[in-house]
Amino acid sequence: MQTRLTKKIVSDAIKTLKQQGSYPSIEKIWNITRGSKEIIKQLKQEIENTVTRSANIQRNTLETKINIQINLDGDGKSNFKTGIPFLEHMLEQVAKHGIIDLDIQAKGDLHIDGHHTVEDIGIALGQAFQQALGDKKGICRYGHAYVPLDESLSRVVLDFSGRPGLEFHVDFPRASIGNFETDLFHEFFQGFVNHALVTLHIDNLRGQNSHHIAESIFKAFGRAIRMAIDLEPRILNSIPSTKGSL
Ligand SMILES: [Mn+2]
Repeated sequence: MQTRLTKKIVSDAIKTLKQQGSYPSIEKIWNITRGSKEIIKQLKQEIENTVTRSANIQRNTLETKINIQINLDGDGKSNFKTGIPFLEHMLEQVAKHGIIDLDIQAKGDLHIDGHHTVEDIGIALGQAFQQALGDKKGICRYGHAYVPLDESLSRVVLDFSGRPGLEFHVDFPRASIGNFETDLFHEFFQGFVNHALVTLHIDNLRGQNSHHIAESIFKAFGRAIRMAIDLEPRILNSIPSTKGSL
């Protein structure tokens, strides 16, 4: 009974704070609710997920076991253990330039090759975004970025449209970067798109060095995400679609 009452107080407090246009800290909610420590502790995850747009995804198959923690309102921290260093170098760009906290632990069948692990990380990351964004109320929805890296220039345009769609226009001069096969980038983004339900256009406009090409794409991807998931304070309670849902 007490739990239910506290839950209601907490949810009312979150609603009020959202209407004011600010996403409060747990401490602030604590002060408002004045609930008991134990009850608040139980609700902490729920509250955190509501106010900080975070998600925890576990995806286990016979080929891969993946655990992703994401906080879209983080500060760009990242932590990876995937067994694929070049992918980690790329995902670090997404966290840093998307200003999201990202923790990915993956155990895949790398004795075969990187294919399943890379694709499944894309899938799980897509699921994490889909879950963390929830009903997408208040988000800017569209994002785009041009990012250069020396001779390379890439453009990423995306829409959290609720529909999967990938346009991937990238030619890598090399088949591999280190031991990372460059055709896996397409698999990664296809997995992401299918599960984040986004429309994603990726174009490498020029470039000669495959490492630069990949890195400019992932940096632009991070920047475009940052723009799209940013909250517009004037529409915090509305879904940015004339259809009424995304
Ligand atoms: Mn680099």
